[in-house]
Amino acid sequence: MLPSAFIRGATLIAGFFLSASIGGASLVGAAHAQGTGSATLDNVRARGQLLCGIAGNVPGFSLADSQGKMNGLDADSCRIVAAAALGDANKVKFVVTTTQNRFTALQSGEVDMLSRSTTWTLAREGNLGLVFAWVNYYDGTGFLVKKNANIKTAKEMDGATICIQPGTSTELAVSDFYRLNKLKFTPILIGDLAELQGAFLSGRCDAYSTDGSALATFRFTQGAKADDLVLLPDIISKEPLGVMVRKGDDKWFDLVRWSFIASLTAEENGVNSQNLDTFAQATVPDIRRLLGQEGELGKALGIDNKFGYNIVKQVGNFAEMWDRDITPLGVPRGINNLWNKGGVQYAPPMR
Ligand SMILES: N[C@@H](CCC(=O)N[C@@H](CS)C(=O)NCC(=O)O)C(=O)O
Repeated sequence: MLPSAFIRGATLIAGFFLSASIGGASLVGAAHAQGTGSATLDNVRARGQLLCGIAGNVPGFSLADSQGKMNGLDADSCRIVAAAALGDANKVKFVVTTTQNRFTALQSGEVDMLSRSTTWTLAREGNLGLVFAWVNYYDGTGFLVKKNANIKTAKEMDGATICIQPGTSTELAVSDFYRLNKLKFTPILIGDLAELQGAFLSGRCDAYSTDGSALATFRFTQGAKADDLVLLPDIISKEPLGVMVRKGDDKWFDLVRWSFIASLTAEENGVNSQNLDTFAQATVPDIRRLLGQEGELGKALGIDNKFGYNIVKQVGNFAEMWDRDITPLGVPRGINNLWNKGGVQYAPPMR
């Protein structure tokens, strides 16, 4: 085990017990008889705001613009949940979390959900008292190198130094890859993202490794210098990036999960924020249920029956989020497309 992985494990275990004894008790206590059946939803309602853990510094995922508006797919993932829970996508407080403190932020109740390029793994669900509600981006670990190093594939990098953020699944994926291929590497572990990227650019490491999406967006932000950087063709792991909630509040889990499914159902049915109101008298049963024109799907989740309408009206369907947040970075939809367009995003029936 890498030393940093050990430290990370110790921190997370400590965090879990802390949340079980402090945050956990207070959260359970907040669920009163007249509540929604979800302690987290009751708290969100009482506060009038969703507390959503994001990274805050990753273009395309979560980054504030000059007006202070948080943009990106992870930020929009928070907004659809606020639209569902509160009827207002703007009622989100974005809480910046790091790769190392993200799980304790959720365990302790500092945030109601985590939407932060976090890979769904067994250990994260099995050990931390947390659960993934949906995957908003199917990704994989990649490598970025300098063009002048003339490296064509990851297997050529025997003995390389690789810049990685500690506390990430990247650390584990790179370690597996080198072990499997009987090659050596030296990890350069730097927690602060800007510092890590600076270390790579200044030549302290031969490669920078993280989720392919983040490498593509980092390269994109280099402007004219992007051509000096090469994304290697190797994708060495599966990194399904998802949103997490605490275990033990199943109704909140349902609400978060079905908010995503609503945004996908809208895309599947060609319903978007622009044409939504032309469906006021919808005839397609799936659309009628999505928009709350029939059925009691909102009631089943403890929220407004128009939650699907609110999500699409205020944030858009999943394709609109993708086009707004990811497309400008030049990343194709690929495997993240709908199942009937060659991807793996598949919405279970809203009925
Ligand atoms: N998906 C991996 C990696 C997550 C990760 O570290 N993502 C980077 C991508 S740039 C990030 O969010 N960095 C921002 C920061 O740490 O401030 C995991 O769950 O461990």
